[in-house]
Amino acid sequence: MTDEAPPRRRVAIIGAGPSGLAQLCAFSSEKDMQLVCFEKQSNWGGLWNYSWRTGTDEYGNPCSNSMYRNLWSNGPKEGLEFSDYTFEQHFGSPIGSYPPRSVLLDYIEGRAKQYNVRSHIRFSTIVRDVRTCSGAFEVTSRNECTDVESTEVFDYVIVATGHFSVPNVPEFPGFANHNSGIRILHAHDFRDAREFTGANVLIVGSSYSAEDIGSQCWKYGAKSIVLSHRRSGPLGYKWPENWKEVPQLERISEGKTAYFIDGSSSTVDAIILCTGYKHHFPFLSDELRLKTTNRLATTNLYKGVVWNDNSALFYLGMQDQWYTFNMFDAQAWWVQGCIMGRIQLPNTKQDMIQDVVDRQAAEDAIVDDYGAIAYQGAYTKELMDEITTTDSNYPTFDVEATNVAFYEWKKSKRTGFMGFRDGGHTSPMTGTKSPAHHTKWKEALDDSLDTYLGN
Ligand code: FAD
Ligand code: NA7
Repeated sequence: MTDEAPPRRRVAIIGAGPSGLAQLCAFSSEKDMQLVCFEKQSNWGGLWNYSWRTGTDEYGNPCSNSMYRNLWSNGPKEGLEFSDYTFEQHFGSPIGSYPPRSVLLDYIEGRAKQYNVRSHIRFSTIVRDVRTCSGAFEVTSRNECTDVESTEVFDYVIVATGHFSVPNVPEFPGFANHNSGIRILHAHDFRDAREFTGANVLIVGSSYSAEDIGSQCWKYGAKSIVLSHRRSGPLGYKWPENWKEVPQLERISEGKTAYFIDGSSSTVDAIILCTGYKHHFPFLSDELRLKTTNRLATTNLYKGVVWNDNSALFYLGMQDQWYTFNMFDAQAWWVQGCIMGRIQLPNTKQDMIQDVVDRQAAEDAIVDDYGAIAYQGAYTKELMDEITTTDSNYPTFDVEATNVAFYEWKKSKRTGFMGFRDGGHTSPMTGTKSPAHHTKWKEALDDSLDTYLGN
């Protein structure tokens, strides 16, 4: 017999964005776990940590960041607020419902500082390979500052690398051989709408990136916006006069002319492909790698987080997202409960597979966006209910009140797209209704943290 303490179990968390930070916070009181969070960027915050770079980063790795300079939250902040760290607590007084990127990053950082998790993060360190080895994982990473690669063994791996970093880039006839000077880029490489001031901009796609990058360009003085939709039909919002919606792009030819499948055409100076992203994890070996489309019930993940083929591997935030930060939190605390043995997995793998089948069937039965919001709210609540039966410290919150903020947001977009960010919603955490921001969104060209907060 020896009185030596058993070796601490090692957990690798890949990514220090909102999901990875949630995981670090969830583990912060578990002293018998050794946590290592690998982050390829030099700071935390994930996509919210804006970078001007496109293509490759300073070390030759693909840039993860898809965030652009003047993004304001595309959903209400009341839909993502942390229950144990409210906006009012962070900023000292209520702020508007759709803060700019820098304001949200400040909030994310404030929460992470409260949990004092920074020391667990190895910055500028990219994970290059993860594979199984004798019942554990070998994780190979490279410190980009020292250019030294190392391989370490971990008991658990949590993938929190996000899935909006690797662009889905379709090609249309004429792209390869046109010589008209049309600028063609994917949303992933869009950084500053001022580049398109005075331009006729064609947006391909009709989801969040399309409507938001289109409105960014409009706000900063694009001459016209043409938004081309595919399967989901026109968005149908009340757009400004110089904005129209057209069907799928067919080809470009004859100088700067874009042709659409209904035979119509437009003159365009720039084409921004807002055609979504790929779940792409080149650092994971085949048997560990998630392959899924962008949907609410992700393939092969029990409860949306446990890899069905190896229950020591977890993924956070891999769903299509209405709920974001608060859902990542619920996932992270659930994963922590699972690793600590408080939350039990089903007895058989078949039960875990059935969980995914049932979730996907329920998702397929959703008829509209309101149903999708309710679905993801119910999923988040399901996780929180399981956490709170074993951990009374979990900072739970009122999902119904959060859904209400999302429903109001959906309705307000219908009354005029360029004005929805001027409205305010009620915090599910504090009950405070957000005040209108001091400047209307379309007039607020300077959205730095100081200007936004009126400092
Ligand atoms: P990310 O934020 O992507 O963070 C992942 C981290 O992992 C990054 O820091 C990355 O550097 C790191 N990483 C990746 N690969 C490796 C590796 N191999 N080794 C080490 N580190 C690695 N959500 C909202 O709630 N509101 C919004 O307004 C909103 N706007 C958005 C706008 C854009 C343009 C995009 C793309 C997404 C937006 N989202 C928004 C959704 C966004 O997914 C979430 O807000 C959130 O950033 C997801 O957090 P995450 O930690 O899962 O992923
Ligand atoms: P999404 O939500 O995955 O949407 C992708 C869009 O791209 C969607 O409208 C698709 O149309 C369209 N798409 C995809 N492939 C094509 C091709 N080949 N041709 C035409 N249109 C295509 O991605 P987003 O970037 O908008 O949003 C991702 C996140 O970024 C989100 O969380 C936001 O907060 C910001 P479809 O409907 O499939 O016909």
